[in-house]
Amino acid sequence: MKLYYMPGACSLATHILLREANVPFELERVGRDKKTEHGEDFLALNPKGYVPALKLDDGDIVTENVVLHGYVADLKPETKLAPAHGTKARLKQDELAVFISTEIHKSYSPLFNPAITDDGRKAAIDKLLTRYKLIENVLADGRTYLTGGTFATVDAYLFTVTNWSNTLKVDLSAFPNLLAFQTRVAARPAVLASLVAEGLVKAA
Ligand SMILES: N[C@@H](CCC(=O)N[C@@H](CS)C(=O)NCC(=O)O)C(=O)O
Repeated sequence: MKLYYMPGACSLATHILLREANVPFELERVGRDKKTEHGEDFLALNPKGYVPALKLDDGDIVTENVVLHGYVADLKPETKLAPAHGTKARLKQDELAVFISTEIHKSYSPLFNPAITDDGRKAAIDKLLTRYKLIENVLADGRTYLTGGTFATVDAYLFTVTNWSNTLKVDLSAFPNLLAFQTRVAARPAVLASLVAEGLVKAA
């Protein structure tokens, strides 16, 4: 398998999950010009032009964060990155995954636009904070991860998008449980290895 990624982008979540599940994979960095580090034409491979894109061993390319996270988890059910399909626990985890995708991930998108106005930035951040308040409430019972005591796909995804708050200067200090969650997830060996591999932190 080959994961097409951009450093620090949402593809980091799939990257983390591949490492957590101990699935063999290669990494291929995609540049802003849509050429990969080995000169592949990314748009020809994936007309959507965005990451993550996962090239399966049969050559097919699959995209969309939530789908890729579930796929990686299902390859190694013993890692418990996602509960079995058809269970209430899977239903609840899928609900969280789509919430992170549509309500948090996509609420960050306008903040990456250099042409955003001050009012636009404030509106985008206000919306993000209402969504984070809900996450803060989930974590308020002292659980280690979003669904309880076990690291799951949604933790990799929430960690990845919340990491953007640092560079985008979104103040999350009102959410201590969320900030503690970020620190806990960052300390996981697979997460640290992913951050190092993407050049986001230096190897210790
Ligand atoms: N619907 C896609 C969106 C993925 C997405 O937003 N990717 C961003 C990085 S976080 C990207 O590649 N942006 C570059 C571009 O669109 O050219 C998913 O959920 O996987």
